[in-house]
Amino acid sequence: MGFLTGKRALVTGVASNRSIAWGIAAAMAREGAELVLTYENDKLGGRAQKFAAELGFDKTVRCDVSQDSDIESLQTTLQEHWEQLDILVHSIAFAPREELEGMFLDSVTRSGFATAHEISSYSFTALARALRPMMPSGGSMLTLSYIGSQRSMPGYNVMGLAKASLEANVRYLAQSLGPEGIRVNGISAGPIKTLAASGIKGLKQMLNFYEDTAPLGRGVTIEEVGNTAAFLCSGLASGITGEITYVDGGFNTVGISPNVANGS
Ligand code: NAD
Ligand code: 0WE
Repeated sequence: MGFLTGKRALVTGVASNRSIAWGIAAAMAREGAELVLTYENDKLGGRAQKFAAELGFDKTVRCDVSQDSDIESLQTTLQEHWEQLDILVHSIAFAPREELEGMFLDSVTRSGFATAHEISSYSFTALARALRPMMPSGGSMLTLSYIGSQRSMPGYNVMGLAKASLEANVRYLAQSLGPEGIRVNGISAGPIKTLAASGIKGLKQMLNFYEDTAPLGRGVTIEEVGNTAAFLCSGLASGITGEITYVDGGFNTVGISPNVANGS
């Protein structure tokens, strides 16, 4: 029996078979969870349906987190489908592409700043507020972050600020929801070649630097992030909340890699 048997999970952010949310959905399904997938817009609806079917489920709901009406209708639709919810996975980020290159101060704008924070951080708060009533006997919420929240990274720019906000969001939501037995955590994943990472200038070089620097000597996979997500949202992690767990092959723990001293 899987460690999520009988749990009901809402997973946002599956856009392709490379999405981190897909790795999470697959791991949760494997461990026995029942899933509903949400998708951003009608263009992605067909794919979401296909991904749900691949895991043996058929319920998908449109939820563009920039629309309060979509978040409200997600709540109503889910209440009709399930009496209670155990797990919410937030795997959504967006900033205008033009702001993800060059120097932060040269590319940031008022509207790009607002969009990045709204879609990448506020949306977690909004989903938590909408779905809290469906977790009357406790539950678990999870989001995805990146080390650019803690350290400046070339090109990550306004997304770094939005991820810093998202990580603080995790701590404040954990404080708000702890008394109700709802745990809230984040995973800070190493870089993975997903849709959101494609077309990023210098991504290949950055992936190589990670592989050279991380103690494990390689990048991480959506399967590895998925397994950690399944753990954090299960009873195995019942004592963990407000935490950001790195799934990055140890990259964040390194000062100077031995490869530097070796000259390799
Ligand atoms: P992805 O492109 O597969 O997923 C991003 C998702 O965000 C898509 O499904 C997209 O539909 C959704 N989205 C964007 N705007 C939305 C909106 N208005 N409403 C609803 N959904 C919206 O890429 P991914 O890499 O799997 O990204 C998932 C999460 O993981 C993001 O939070 C990202 O910041 C984070 N992350 C990614 C990496 C990486 O290197 N790929 C590393 C660490 C963290
Ligand atoms: O969080 C992310 C990606 C977030 C993202 C990606 C895009 C591309 C398409 C947010 N908004 C958009 N908007 C678009 O129009 N990552 C951790 C992956 C990532 O993105 C980078 C990275 C890495 C790693 C951007 C610059 C530098 C490194």
